[in-house]
Amino acid sequence: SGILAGKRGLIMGVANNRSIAWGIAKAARQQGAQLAFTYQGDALKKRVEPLAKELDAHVVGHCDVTDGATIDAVFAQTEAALGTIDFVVHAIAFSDKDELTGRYVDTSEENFTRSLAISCYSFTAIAQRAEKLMPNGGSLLTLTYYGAEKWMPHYNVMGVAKAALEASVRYMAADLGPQNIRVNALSAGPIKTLAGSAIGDFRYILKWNAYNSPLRRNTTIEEVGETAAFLLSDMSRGITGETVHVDSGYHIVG
Ligand code: 0WD
Repeated sequence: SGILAGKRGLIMGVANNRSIAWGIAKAARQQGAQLAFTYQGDALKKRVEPLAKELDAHVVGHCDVTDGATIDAVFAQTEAALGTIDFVVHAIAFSDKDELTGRYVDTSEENFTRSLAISCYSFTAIAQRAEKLMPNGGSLLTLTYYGAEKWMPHYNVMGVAKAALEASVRYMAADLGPQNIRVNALSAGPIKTLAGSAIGDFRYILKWNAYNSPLRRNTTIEEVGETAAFLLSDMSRGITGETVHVDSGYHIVG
């Protein structure tokens, strides 16, 4: 039982038990979904396998989104494990840590290109594969941050990448809507994860958000997970092309 009973989906971007993707996986499983996980590289494989086991999830292999062949491979594995699917969660982003501090204007072309490829284009690349496994429609979900909408200290090239990601959500929502495939972004407040900790002065940003957001506290991966489960489910069947904020309300303040 649950709002995702009978639904099958792929979760991309679990690095450890602090990952936002893990919060989403837990909530999706609790709501009855059957899951498959990807991992990036052997180091993360060791972390992801026991987590997948906890949720009776399949592990469908290594995926580095800069290598399209690995995306093809995990979608083939997903089809073998689950058959057709109902949702995909994309919780993947990257920028060189050295450029998540100081000035945006100093971004190198190489890191700009790489950050946009991993943090934005990869969601489009994944949608291309997912579409083929969604004959009955489905829900595609990515993770974004308020730094896409407003200047935030140290977020720099990631803010530009997230702005592009949110725009790509709108374009893909229009492209895939006729097939009843919905495309949405969830804009999470700052959360202490591996990726989050790469951002300069992250502890200060966490405190600032906790003091100044309407709910006066930081966002948890469980809160993100439960809203994500709603967006992956038919409960949200009228919502597409949207960016939903799960940030203790901070976006109305800053
Ligand atoms: O405050 C935060 N933590 C927020 C994160 C606030 C709002 C949004 N987000 C976003 C991130 O930008 C990202 O899109 O949520 C998503 C998930 O991030 P996370 O849960 O904060 O971070 P983490 O647990 O580190 O997972 C991100 C994962 C990678 O982990 P590492 O730490 O190894 O970078 O993205 C994956 C990887 O597993 N990843 C890749 N996967 C495939 N191919 C690649 C790649 N090339 N690069 C990174």
